[in-house]
Amino acid sequence: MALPKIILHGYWRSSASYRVRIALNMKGVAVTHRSVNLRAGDQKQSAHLDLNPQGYVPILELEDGTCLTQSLAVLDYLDATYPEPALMPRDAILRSKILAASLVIASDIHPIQNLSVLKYIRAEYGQGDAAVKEWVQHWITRGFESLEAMGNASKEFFLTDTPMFFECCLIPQIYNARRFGVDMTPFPKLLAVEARCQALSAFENALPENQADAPTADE
Ligand SMILES: N[C@@H](CCC(=O)N[C@@H](CS)C(=O)NCC(=O)O)C(=O)O
Repeated sequence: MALPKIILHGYWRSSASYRVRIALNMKGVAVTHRSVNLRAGDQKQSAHLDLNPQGYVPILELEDGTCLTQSLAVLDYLDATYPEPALMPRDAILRSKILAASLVIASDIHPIQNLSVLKYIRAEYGQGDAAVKEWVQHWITRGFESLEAMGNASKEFFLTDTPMFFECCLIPQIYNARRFGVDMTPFPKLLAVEARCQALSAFENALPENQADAPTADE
């Protein structure tokens, strides 16, 4: 069987790639997954930089070779191109609130815990594992405190009764939080949204450990 012509250049543990995997699964869009090994530095190779001069994943490469970057812009493209199920509501105020919550993650939390930022802190400021871990925990916790207050307690998911754009961002960020040992007990609303999302196959199939490039138990 021929492989799908749309290619997602990503990495199993990249949370920005994870956002796009969830959205693709929700929309039922089949893609070929091409792994960019961030630990090995594949993102710095010229072949990758030709596709994304920022040297990041994800990249969604369309059938005609057009490369879309920045996960939130890719989610926006997917929602415009494959309207069902919608990732954004029509209501302009709700839409703005969903985008604001998504940006708490994508603009305020995630960039300061990115691999290249953590490497820089280690190399330029001589910080070790404990300090780096504390840094990441601090900024995730600060961001989650805001988000916990921004959710709507009467809704099944964060601000809506179906998972949308924000949930594509939240679930990968919670995955990262656990990876860095963040205490999640102060965030019951976020945990309830997570539990509802994880019951859905679109989210389960996007889990890092369910990706072909995830290391096996003995690696
Ligand atoms: N704002 C970008 C962030 C992309 C990003 O930070 N990707 C990370 C993986 S989650 C990456 O490629 N890191 C490689 C590096 O830091 O060298 C997006 O949302 O797509």
